[in-house]
Amino acid sequence: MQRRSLVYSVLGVAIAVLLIAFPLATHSLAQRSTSASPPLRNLVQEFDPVIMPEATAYSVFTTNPDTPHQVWYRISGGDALFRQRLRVFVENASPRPQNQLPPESALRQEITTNAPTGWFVFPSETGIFTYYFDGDHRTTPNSPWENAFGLKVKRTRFSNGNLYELGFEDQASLDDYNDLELQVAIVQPS
Ligand SMILES: [Ca+2]
Ligand SMILES: [Ca+2]
Repeated sequence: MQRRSLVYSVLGVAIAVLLIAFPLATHSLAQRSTSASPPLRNLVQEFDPVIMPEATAYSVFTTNPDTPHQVWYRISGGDALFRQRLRVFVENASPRPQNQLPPESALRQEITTNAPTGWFVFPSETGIFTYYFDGDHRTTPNSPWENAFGLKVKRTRFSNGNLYELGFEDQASLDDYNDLELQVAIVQPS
């Protein structure tokens, strides 16, 4: 009888430890919002926007696995008839083929509006990481979310990283690429 209650106590402690440790472990991969802006310095080059008519998501990844990097992002706005959704995924891996997303377990944030937000920032990481920004929309409040029809990307290079300005398109006619707009920064001193 005593042995059984000891087993139950040990089990209870083990479960309590798991309950505390698991959120801590997952939290280390989560983004947080901040009043600061990405510390990009010294503009090097502004590139012309690139139109990607078939793209439903955009991935940002490290090309230098030896130096710590940090990824920032925010919704900057959008001019759309339909409801917009942003989903952000992170994987400790090289980029997947265009338009392929990681599993739901790699989902780090979901926002179901294109109202502007402050900056979110992921913890600093070192190694091969890929951050996916997936733009969706739906035509009525109860219809299923649908993939964007395309994407416009404008990159600006700084001495310590890159800023990407993304605009998702929610019309098959590809009219303006401004329905869900994001800013994504990867800061990585070389
Ligand atoms: Ca549009
Ligand atoms: Ca629009």
